[in-house]
Amino acid sequence: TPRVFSGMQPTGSLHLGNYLGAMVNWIKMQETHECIYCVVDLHAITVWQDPAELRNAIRQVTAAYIAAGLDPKKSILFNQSQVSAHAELAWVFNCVSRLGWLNRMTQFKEKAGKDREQASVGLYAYPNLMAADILAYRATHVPVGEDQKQHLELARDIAQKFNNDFSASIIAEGFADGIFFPQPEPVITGAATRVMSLRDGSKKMSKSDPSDLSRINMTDDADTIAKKIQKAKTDPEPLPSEEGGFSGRPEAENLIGIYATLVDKPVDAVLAEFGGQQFSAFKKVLADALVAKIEPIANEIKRLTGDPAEIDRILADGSSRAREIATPIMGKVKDIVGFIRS
Ligand code: AQP
Repeated sequence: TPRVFSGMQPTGSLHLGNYLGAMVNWIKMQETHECIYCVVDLHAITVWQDPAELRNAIRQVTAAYIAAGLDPKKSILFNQSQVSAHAELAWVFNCVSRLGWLNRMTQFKEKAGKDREQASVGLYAYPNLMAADILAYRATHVPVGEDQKQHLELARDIAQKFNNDFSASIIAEGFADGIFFPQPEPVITGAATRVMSLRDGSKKMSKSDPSDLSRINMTDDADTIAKKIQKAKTDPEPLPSEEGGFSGRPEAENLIGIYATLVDKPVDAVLAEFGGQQFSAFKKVLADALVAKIEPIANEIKRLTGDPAEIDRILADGSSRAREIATPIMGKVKDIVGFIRS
């Protein structure tokens, strides 16, 4: 049966890239699938996090999930560290995954920077933990942004290698086809699977960009959003009339993609409307659409974070439901690997 898993790191407040790249699909999928959405606090500590700020960010991201439209009754919302199967399965996968595979991961190279000797072992092994997050639930679909594609491919390789390495044991445990883990499918759809920085169309919008003008936060107010869009980098040409006209114009492509996803229209329909016009007119329409979408979410985040005990209660409930699914799967993994359960 299909099952959806995805997560975000509590490393700051969420931005438009997280929302349009992944969460819009999360919200849609909860109507049609069994969905598990995680606040991945174990991933967050792969780079240093101040404990008080981390606690705050976990609640902030949970509030953003709910404010954006995830329903804790329909979907399971929880924080990763509360379900021990993630860490346990990650260890098994550390022993299945290969150094050569991790060496190819581009995100590690970007995040570790020049002084790679000083990066944490956790940052390097991050993709193995991500595979464990998904496969601890034997999830089949993973809605993410474009930047996670390579990690998803690694998760598929890990699932396949586990099934191969342990095939006899898997069959002996009653899985006649020798398949214990499914190959999880990335779900990367829409016109904003890679939202770029508002200051530089060649860099992705990111929480860790030092310039706040580079991103729209899900907590920004109307004036801030309007100012950021007004200051967003563009080029001097009018907007193109067709998608082919984006060549060499990443900023134009980015703003149009954001708008198309916001109003749920295909890019060519948006270009049919705005092609040939100046950026200034389009930017006003874009800012209004952003404010209409984000302002109610920002207000709801503020309201929800005013009651941290309620957020903690929602996380506790989600964690216990997540544990009910993951614990028996982890038990089977232990049997398959050859551990004795006492
Ligand atoms: N710019 C983006 N466009 C589309 N999707 C994006 N995602 C992130 N940035 C963009 C998607 O959001 C989900 C959660 O991301 P994450 O918080 O787990 O980690 P990240 O990719 O490291 O996010 P940031 O904002 O870029 O954080 P920093 O600056 O700390 O590196 C994922 O599905 C991701 O694809």
